[in-house]
Amino acid sequence: MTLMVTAIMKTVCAVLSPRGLPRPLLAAVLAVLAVIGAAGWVNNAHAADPPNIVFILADDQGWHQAGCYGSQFYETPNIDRLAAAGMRFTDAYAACPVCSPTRASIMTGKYPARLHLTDYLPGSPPKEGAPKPVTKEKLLTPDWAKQLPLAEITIAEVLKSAGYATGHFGKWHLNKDKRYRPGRPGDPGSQGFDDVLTTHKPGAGPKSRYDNDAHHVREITERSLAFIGHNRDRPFFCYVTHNSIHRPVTEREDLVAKYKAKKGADRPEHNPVVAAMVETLDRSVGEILDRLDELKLTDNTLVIYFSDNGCMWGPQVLKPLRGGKAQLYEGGIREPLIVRWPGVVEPGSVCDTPVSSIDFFPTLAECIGQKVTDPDVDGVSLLPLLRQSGGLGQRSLFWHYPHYHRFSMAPGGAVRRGRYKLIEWFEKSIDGIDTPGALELFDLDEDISEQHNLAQQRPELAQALYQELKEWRERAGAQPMARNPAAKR
Ligand SMILES: [Ca+2]
Repeated sequence: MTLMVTAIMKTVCAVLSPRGLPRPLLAAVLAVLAVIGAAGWVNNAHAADPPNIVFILADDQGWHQAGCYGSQFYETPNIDRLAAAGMRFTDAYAACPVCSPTRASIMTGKYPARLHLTDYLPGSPPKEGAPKPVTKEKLLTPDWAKQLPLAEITIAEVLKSAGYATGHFGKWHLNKDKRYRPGRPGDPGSQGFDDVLTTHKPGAGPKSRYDNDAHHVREITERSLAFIGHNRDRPFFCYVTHNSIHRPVTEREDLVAKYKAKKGADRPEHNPVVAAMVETLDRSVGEILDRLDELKLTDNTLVIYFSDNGCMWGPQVLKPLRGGKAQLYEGGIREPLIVRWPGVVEPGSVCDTPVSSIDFFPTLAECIGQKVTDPDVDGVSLLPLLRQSGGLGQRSLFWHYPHYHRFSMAPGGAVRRGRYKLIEWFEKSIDGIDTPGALELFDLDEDISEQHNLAQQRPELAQALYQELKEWRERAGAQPMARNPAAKR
């Protein structure tokens, strides 16, 4: 769909949008949307009692940092409780190993490469504007997008247009800077959210008005609870988007002391301060689940728990996964994902199908009876998995990170097809894919820690996956990296 048509649709949706529409009127609104669907945006797939949606997004939480993902050290009784009542995904991925691109993919269902929003905002050097050659680096970073374009249709806009009350509480990170001002284009209010709190880290802006709330967990939770209560009689989309457990690594001393005293505190994958931060985050999850219970909303509320990228490598080791934030190894992109939807999702179920943050948009659209027909939306609905009624068919997942991040090793791309994953390192592949180390091929079923590069042993498979990755980049319009003429050879 062209951007012009998208922009027109966005305007139509804004005009149609009622605030907090009572449930009985939703059918009429969905009927209007069916007409819009005929214009090519969405189709009314089926009538349904639309669920409330609570989407809890952690910041930088690693795959291993939850009890239900096997940790004996990190205590997450409420996240575990969510998993016990829902479906836990073992192979869920962030579309990017850093914040903003993954958040953009959640909002739009599109790969960051398609949006050209491929790094965190405002990004590693060069920080603003056109690419500036950094002489020591071999490749030039493309001129990537420095905010989520207003023309993009977000899931908040889709839900708002269907009569949902929409609330955003916490970290946005999709505008050119973090200086939120109500009404500013590019902030949540211009992307489909009615009730907005934006927060960011201590030192980067105003501190929380709550004591001992460096990561704004209390503030984000209070606003989320108020929003849920206020909209209890109408469908709502509550986007709870935490700053935790992103740096700074700091938490209340008494809580840290508890984990310092815990068995295993000296192991590299166990960080007592981070564990305390995880506990605070988990308590927030518990408060939200409790409130849904108290208001008798649990049975008609879809709850998603996810993290935007892996945790920072260094203070934390993501054993058994390799690497961490800003890296294309599993530690940077494989995330905890839990979906609870009573009556639809079998309690305590586990799914090992690879899924991605691009899939939330079409999933939530289908949950309210709409099917995405925009060919630029890359994700697919996860409802067949959630209902255990079928699979997703043959598909591969892709990553494109044409950036030098100060935590990462080098820019690259990746593809996962079935059990296999190929990583292409651009600094080497620009000299030819036969360059030693240009391609790394892993069998994740046998080698989740990505220790055994099979590219030499399985050249045909490596070549096939490389070809698939290359063709996807062309289809998605991914921005390539060029050789830096000023770099030292
Ligand atoms: Ca993050």
